[in-house]
Amino acid sequence: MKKLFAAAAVLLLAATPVLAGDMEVSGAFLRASPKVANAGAGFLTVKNATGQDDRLIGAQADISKIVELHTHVRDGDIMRMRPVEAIALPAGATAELKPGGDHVMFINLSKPLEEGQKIPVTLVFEKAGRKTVEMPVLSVGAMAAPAGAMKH
Ligand SMILES: [Cu+2]
Repeated sequence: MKKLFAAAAVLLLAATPVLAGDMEVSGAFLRASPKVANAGAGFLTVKNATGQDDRLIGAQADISKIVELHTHVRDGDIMRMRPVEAIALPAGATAELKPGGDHVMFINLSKPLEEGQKIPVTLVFEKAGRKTVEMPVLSVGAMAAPAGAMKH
């Protein structure tokens, strides 16, 4: 019984995340930023299953010249976005880039983001290297990728 359960768990794990080498990326989506004109924000969950400490140090996409890693910091009553050099990903850790927290910022979009588009975004890890994921564009107010959005 225990074995059966373990086998089922492995199957489930294999079906859920998009495997990008040993960096497991899931739930990725992009939306136009309601706060900053001409910009978009990308969100995703990444689990470091490489067995070694790593950091997400950047991202690239051909939708904008500038792509930065951002976080939100509290400034009195307002949450402000601030660029960060890297997002830590110790071995085994999961980093959640989500609305109100860390995100990938696309600045000076070459074209407006349209709901339904799928944008290839290359994530750059210090050690694991580059991983390209497809980010579906969701509505401006989207707070999470709909269940099944990453199924393929
Ligand atoms: Cu930002």
